[in-house]
Amino acid sequence: MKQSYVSMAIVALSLGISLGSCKKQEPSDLTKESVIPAPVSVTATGGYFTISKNTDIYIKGESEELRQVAQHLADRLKPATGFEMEIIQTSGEPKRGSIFFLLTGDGTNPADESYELAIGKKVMQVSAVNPAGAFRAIQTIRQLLPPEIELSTSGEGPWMVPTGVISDYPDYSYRGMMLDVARHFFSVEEVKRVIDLIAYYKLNVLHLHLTDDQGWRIEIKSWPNLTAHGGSTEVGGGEGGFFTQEQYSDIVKYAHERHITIVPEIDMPGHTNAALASYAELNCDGKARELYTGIKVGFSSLCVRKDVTYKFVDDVIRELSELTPGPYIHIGGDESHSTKTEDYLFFMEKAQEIVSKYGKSVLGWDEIATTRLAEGSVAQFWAKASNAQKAVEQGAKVLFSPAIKTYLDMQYDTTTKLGLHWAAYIEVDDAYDWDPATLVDGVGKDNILGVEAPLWTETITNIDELEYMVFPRLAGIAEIGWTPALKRDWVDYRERLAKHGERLKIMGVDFYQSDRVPWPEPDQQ
Ligand code: TNX
Repeated sequence: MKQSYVSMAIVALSLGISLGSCKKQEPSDLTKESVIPAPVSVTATGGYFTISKNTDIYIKGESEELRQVAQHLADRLKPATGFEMEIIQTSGEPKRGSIFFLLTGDGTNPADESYELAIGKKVMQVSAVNPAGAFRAIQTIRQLLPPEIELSTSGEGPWMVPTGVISDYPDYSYRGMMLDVARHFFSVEEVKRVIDLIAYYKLNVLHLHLTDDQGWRIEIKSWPNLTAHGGSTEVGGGEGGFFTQEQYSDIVKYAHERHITIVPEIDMPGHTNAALASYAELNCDGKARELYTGIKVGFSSLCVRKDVTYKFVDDVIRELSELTPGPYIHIGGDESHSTKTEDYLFFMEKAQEIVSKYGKSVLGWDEIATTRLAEGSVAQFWAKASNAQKAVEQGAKVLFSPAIKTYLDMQYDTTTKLGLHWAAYIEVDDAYDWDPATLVDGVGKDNILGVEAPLWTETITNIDELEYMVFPRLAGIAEIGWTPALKRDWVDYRERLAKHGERLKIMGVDFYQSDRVPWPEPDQQ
């Protein structure tokens, strides 16, 4: 009997069935795991590491930011595992069974997000140049663990990760999503959820479209009516809302803790009806406009030749710059169809000067490339390839958000109930299967700052609708931003994405189940 039990155990083990839990297979091949974005290099060594109740997290050195990253991992793993991991600073070797974080950089390149994850049977070690790289590594660790690691209540375990080495770094330094909180307002809590979800796919920027015709969503203390009146409605006539400066700072801090930069946008000189409704003097005829709750574009403009306009712009940019640690202020500049061309040129020159006066660089929609770009200004290519080319001719970098590929408000197909389709229908493979570096003649990899996927919210009214349009397409855009083009392949990606379905479900993400992705049958999950 004893003999046959032992041989059964051997058979069970060789089939990869854990005796402790019949449900889970022992992971054995790191190269077969479904990590999104795909890491640059993965080597498997055939064993596995287990996170157990004895696991603690060691950190080497004094970096407070690294401690926060380690604490973030401990907090992330706690609900599912129930383990209370301690963060222990050491100058020596970590204890067996622990996770070990160390920094290898000298701080000279804070933008470096690279990391190495060396998973041995005894220790799982994260080495990174900066805390940001260590934070990106956490996302890889989460994705290597069983999907139940994302449960908000205790899961079963065991919590095993296959051994090997992952060396990883992003292809582009700017990988973002944009959320339009102007057309429909989204609360601080909802924005934080978006930050958590985009962090999982290693994005590092959240661009907030804070103002538009339908609403002004950021408190400006020197112009209080912008939010008091201009923030009081939204598309469809709902009650709108706005972020106080304290709330905005709270979002910035929450994002920073996840190594995500907030890029705030004040769209000008068009898309300004909410401001024009709040202050009569901003209009050329001195008459305040009515609040607007429709979805037309291109009908509003600041009065470009009035001095008060630049007092307004200066105050807004000054207050916003003080609240924004990131390098960019986005000044919009799109669809200013009611601004004369010469006025548009005049305005953009002055607005760029103001942004630079407050120590920031300008981001603007691709139309800004028709004006003289200041040193360091970046054009966000959404519509016109010729504008992207004009930016490059001026020596400026281009941020890629082509509407036909990255617009998350575009419908998946003709049956999609939410969203618009003026640019394209964008299925999950369309959003994934393209390369920024070859999309526009004359705009190559060296000219490109990165990629960003915008969610415009004319038709998106709540977080479930938001999630349905954003996921899973955003994961594909994230892979375009992170993984080198040569390693990107739709056929391979769709298999990995299929495995993420269960993870997204456990996280409560209401994603679009495209039939182009081989999601597992429910009973196989
Ligand atoms: C164009 S994209 C716009 C937005 C709309 C969007 C809807 C861009 C710079 N301008 O104002 O919300 O289309 O898809």
